[in-house]
Amino acid sequence: MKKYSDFRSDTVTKPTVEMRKAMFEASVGDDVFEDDPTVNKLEKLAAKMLGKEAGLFIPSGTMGNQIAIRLHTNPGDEIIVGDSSHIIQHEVGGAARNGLLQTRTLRSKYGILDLKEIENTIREDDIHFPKTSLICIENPHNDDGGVVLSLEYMKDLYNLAKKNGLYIHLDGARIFNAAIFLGTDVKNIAKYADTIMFCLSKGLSSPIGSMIVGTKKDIKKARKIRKMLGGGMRQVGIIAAAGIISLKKMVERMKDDHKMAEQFAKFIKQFKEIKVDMKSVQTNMVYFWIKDNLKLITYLKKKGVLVIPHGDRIRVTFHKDVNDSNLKNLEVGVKEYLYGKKN
Ligand code: TLP
Repeated sequence: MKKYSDFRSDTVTKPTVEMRKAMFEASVGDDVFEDDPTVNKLEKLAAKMLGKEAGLFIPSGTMGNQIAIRLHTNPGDEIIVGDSSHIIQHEVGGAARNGLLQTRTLRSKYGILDLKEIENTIREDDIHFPKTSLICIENPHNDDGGVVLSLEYMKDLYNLAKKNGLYIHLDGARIFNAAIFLGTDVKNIAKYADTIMFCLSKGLSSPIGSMIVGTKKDIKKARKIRKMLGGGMRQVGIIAAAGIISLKKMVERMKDDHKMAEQFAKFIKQFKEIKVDMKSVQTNMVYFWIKDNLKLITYLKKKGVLVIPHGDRIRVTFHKDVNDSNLKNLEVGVKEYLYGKKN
């Protein structure tokens, strides 16, 4: 099989040798009976790190968001969510299908939903209206560039929600990247949400798995919803063992991914054919515009470099399994595409 420099997503990261060893040696039990010691350890650790009472291991980030939506709403309710959020763009309409609810999507800029607009969107108590029950937010915000919401914004949003009796669910798939950017403990972000979903299987390099954290009461309910959706797993400590290593050993190294993203963004910025918004380059992703983006993607693939389209943009994602030589291949590929091969 051809070996690619793979910048499509941080989801492509492979488990480390240490993870594979821990998976091999993991103590396991039936997790539907809550008997798996390794899962129990991971759930406790995740809750502690995010400053919440309890945690739940789930197969994917998508299932996590779907569980949280269902947890905080009743059929027929309305949720407020950004129009370029993962929940709206990449979850196959699951909020409507699984949650039986109506979504009010607001435009976001750099991941930010305007607070005044949110306030105006919250429904009054009226016989004609659905009940607004939940606001979903994403930090870092993937489609808006991997950008990070500030703690001040998170706090203001949280206060607004509480003032109006609403829940906040944070899609924090890459919350540790946000914490690195903000130079803060992840707890300081998590405290402004009722539930947080985050992924172990992205920059943290686990092969599978995400977490939801929140109050004991919410997580108990979430466990039941997970079962209903078919996400009750059995001797899943085999996978949770990798998750523990993700949380203990893989957070710090993501700083390198951010540095590499910045380096690449600075490199492409010099080309007049490419537009990159440097303000949005904050974590491990670089989105950029180029005319006929698919042509560049095809060219790079021939050169052994994989990146993905996002509408009229290209996304390049940095992670554990790309190194300086992969970055060089990418940079040379882009330059050659624009100006031809130098000989
Ligand atoms: N995002 C994937 C794709 O689905 C787009 C990626 O390559 O970035 N929330 C956010 C913000 C995400 O970026 C993702 C995955 C998820 C949720 C869903 O996680 P999974 O893939 O575990 O279902």
